[in-house]
Amino acid sequence: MKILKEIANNVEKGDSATVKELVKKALSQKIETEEILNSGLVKGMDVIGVKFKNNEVFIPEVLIATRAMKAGMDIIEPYLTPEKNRYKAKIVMGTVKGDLHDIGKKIVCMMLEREGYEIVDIGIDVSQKEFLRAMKRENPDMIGMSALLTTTMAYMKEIIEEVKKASVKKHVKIIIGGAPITQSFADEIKADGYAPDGASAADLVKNLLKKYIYQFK
Ligand code: B1M
Repeated sequence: MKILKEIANNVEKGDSATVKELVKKALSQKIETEEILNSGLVKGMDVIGVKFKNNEVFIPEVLIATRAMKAGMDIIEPYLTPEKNRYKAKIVMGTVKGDLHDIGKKIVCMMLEREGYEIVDIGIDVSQKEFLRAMKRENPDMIGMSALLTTTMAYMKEIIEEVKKASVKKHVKIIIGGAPITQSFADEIKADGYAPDGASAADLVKNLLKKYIYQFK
């Protein structure tokens, strides 16, 4: 679709104002929010990602594209109305220590909120202590961790060990994701689940809730 291509091109160019206008226009044309997100906004970030990797663009361009992507996400967010969900749950979400990437995590949060779950986003660069503090404060059913760097993904293992030690009475499940994460890595560090994207994260949460959480309530 032409308009989605234009959204992607303008994310890549970092033109926030045009991205906002195009997203509004796409919504008025009744294009599905998920399509605008995945085939428009995320597509543009993917192109920037490849160029960044090949040293064709540098951090300033990536930051400008990030800003444009977020401007588009802000327009979409109110349209992702929560669907009725009988598996109500609270999920604490954060990007692990040393890692500042938050676009993917925000998308996952948006998709889960849309399913009716209560999300507590504790931000980026989150240490093991902060995850534990949030777990005690919020009493969630699940913890979600995101990592985009091969250097920060290893830290997830430490957090999982501490969360498991601390969640004796309540079975807090841990899900992980992010570009370098795989199912085999999730198995290796004993995460309860891995999802490659926002839509699969919503399925994963639902399945884990059915399988584990509701039998403990
Ligand atoms: Co960064 N960066 N970056 N960067 N950056 C990557 C990740 C990189 C792959 C680029 C590359 O190709 N070289 C590379 C990592 C290489 C590696 O570790 N192997 C990299 C690097 C090296 C760096 C720096 C070290 C660069 C430097 O300073 N020299 C630096 C590190 C900073 C830090 O974190 N300490 C850095 C900085 C930055 C910016 C600040 C400029 C910016 C981040 C801005 C922000 O997020 N606010 C940035 C960006 C934007 C990227 C790329 C280009 C795009 C990431 C993104 O937003 N993708 C990225 C290249 C790439 O990934 N191809 C790159 C779009 C997003 C929708 O996808 O985040 O994968 P993603 O999220 C998906 C899934 O992964 C999944 O669902 C999401 C939605 O579909 N998912 C989950 C994510 N979390 C989940 C959690 C779940 C489930 C699913 O459950 C809990």
